[in-house]
Amino acid sequence: MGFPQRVFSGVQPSGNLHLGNYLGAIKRFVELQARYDCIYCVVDLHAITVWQDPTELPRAIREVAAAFLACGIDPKKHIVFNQSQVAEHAELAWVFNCVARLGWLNRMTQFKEKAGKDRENASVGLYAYPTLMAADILVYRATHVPVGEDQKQHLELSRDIAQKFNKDFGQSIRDKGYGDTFFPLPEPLITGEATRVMSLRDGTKKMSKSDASDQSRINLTDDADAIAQKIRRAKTDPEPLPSEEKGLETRPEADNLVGIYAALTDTTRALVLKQFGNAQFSTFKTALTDAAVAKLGPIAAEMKRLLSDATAIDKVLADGAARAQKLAGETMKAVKDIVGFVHS
Ligand code: AQP
Repeated sequence: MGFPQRVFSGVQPSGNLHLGNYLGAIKRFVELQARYDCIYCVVDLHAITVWQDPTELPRAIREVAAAFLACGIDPKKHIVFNQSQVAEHAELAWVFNCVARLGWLNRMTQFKEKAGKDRENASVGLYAYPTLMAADILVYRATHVPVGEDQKQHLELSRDIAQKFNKDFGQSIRDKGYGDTFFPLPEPLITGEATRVMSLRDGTKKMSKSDASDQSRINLTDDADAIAQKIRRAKTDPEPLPSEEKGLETRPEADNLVGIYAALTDTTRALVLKQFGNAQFSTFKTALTDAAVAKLGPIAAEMKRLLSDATAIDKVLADGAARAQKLAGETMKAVKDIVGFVHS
């Protein structure tokens, strides 16, 4: 069965939004609006899988919403909301907890990385994170999911869950008149030059909100001076830039900075190296700073403006949640039919 094409993706309000979140996700959310119906979510239920200060969380939720809007997501044509306002996400996640297998979740590398050595002390929510993510996507029967490279494994798990649900309940799906398969197998959209932006301090580590060093990332709210200082201090090696992409293979920091520049200026690594091949890092870093400030400066200013009116942001989120809830409610009603729950 063909499913109508629909995009879903989310960002956690778990701290400082950074250049990786922008280039790997939000920038691409913006581009996809022209081709798809899109649903973009501030995934606050995901954020609380690790401790979030209740006095800080509302600000973090509004900050992600403000970033969506400031980057160019249109909340009237598409849907922007925060996850906890649509209870169907958690409801479907429970059904998926009963479809997914322990063995599948045990393979998830993000849980292993985030739980670290103190695994016994990690929340059950952190472990079950991928089943909630599958519910986020499938409660809208979304077909396409733009994410950074780090979310690829979770997306594969969402496909496995959709497939197992369709198979386990196949007879019921057909009997109740929902066609042959109920859930689409969502496709990851992981494209472009910055699907995995790395830390500015260590080219082998992902740029991340939770990195203790603020110097490791460029935050979306950093001003021009902070951006310039962080890029100036970014780790590099002593060689000039290569003139071909092959020359980046064993140079993670150079590869990262070239990839960031390519993504910021909407070009490719190959073209960047045509321009900057054999240049010293000092020259390239100046150009990179200019490109980052040109792109991020207006976003930071607009975020600041939007965040000065919390009521207006909350209204956008409430409006988006009401529209999302309609779609999610329809799916959940069908899921209850299919599973065999008695409902009104
Ligand atoms: N470094 C990155 N490069 C490219 N894309 C990235 N994303 C995150 N980091 C990078 C993408 O941004 C989207 C939203 O991410 P998230 O908020 O759900 O959380 P995350 O992936 O766990 O991001 P962080 O910043 O690393 O958070 P912490 O430090 O809390 O774990 C996703 O599409 C993600 O792929």
